[in-house]
Amino acid sequence: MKTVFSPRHLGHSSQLELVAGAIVPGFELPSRPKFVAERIAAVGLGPILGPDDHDLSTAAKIHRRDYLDFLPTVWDRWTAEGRSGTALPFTWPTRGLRGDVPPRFIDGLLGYYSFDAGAGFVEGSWDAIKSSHDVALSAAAIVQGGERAAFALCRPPGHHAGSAFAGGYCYINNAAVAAQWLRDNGAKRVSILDVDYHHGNGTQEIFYARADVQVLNLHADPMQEYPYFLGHADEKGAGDGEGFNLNYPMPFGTSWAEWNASLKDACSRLAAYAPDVVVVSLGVDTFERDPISKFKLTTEDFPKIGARIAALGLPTLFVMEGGYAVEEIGVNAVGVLTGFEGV
Ligand code: SP5
Ligand code: ZN
Repeated sequence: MKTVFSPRHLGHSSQLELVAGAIVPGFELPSRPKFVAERIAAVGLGPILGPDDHDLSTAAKIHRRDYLDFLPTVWDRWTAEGRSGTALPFTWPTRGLRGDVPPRFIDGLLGYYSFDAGAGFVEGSWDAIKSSHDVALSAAAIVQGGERAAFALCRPPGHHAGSAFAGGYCYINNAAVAAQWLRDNGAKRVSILDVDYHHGNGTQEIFYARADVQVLNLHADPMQEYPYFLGHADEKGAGDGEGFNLNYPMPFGTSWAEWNASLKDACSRLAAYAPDVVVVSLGVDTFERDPISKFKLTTEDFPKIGARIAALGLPTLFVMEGGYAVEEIGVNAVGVLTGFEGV
């Protein structure tokens, strides 16, 4: 399987986040994909290719234009105020406030275009975000060109980013852009299977009213875990999208047997939808030693995920999302891919 990857993610570094009452170094570290790339080489998964440059026309079909226009301007607006460090919001338009009027000042804009203080910007962030988007589209083109599967080694990740907001280390929703591009390039139906520990709230929001992209999410119950405000089992889609969004919330402490039962059910619902292509939002923060998560999957479990996805017999694009046990991300993420190739 071919991997697409860009070193341009490296400029997105030293960003801080707000968690548990403190501003701390971000968990989403630049070293993450290095461990994945090293493992790809070690097991001989296949070549690692650089991305082609893609314009934002597909992204503009799933993200709001004003949001896409704002992202490249953040760092300049921040430094224009004499600031350095990490550009982070601290005020958000919740219930009872105006969510329809973007303010002019950078602090207000950051809050308007985000849902948490977990997606900060540093000088190299926009270039990294754009490169991650290019990685996803380049890998999508490999699958569209006839290969059984491809791996988009994206950083930063994307599944928390919605149509007009960043959050949870995510800015552009790479998997959603790839799914839209596949729709625009021959696929009649696309399924997005999100196996990251956290609910892919952005992906759900983007496709919630659409029948042409099925979204299936396996994740920690939002009653207990971030992102808290989306991902319940009763969220099934709206309008034309009714029935095409499926959530599998699971409690803290979930291990393979229960998690696999959800995956099995999701795969049968996916097979019934009969998509032309599957996009897997591949987070490996379900791992038992992940520093921010509370599921109990082991390294031995990840190849079994890949094998079950392969058994669907569909063209498959894997898109990297979360996973913060940095040294084990490689063996776990690549374990999914080798498990896929073994079938
Ligand atoms: C893509 C992705 O996986 N994003 C995850 C964003 C999670 N943000 C919330 C982090 C909360 C961390 N709580 C940590 C306690 C560590 N002792
Ligand atoms: Zn996650």
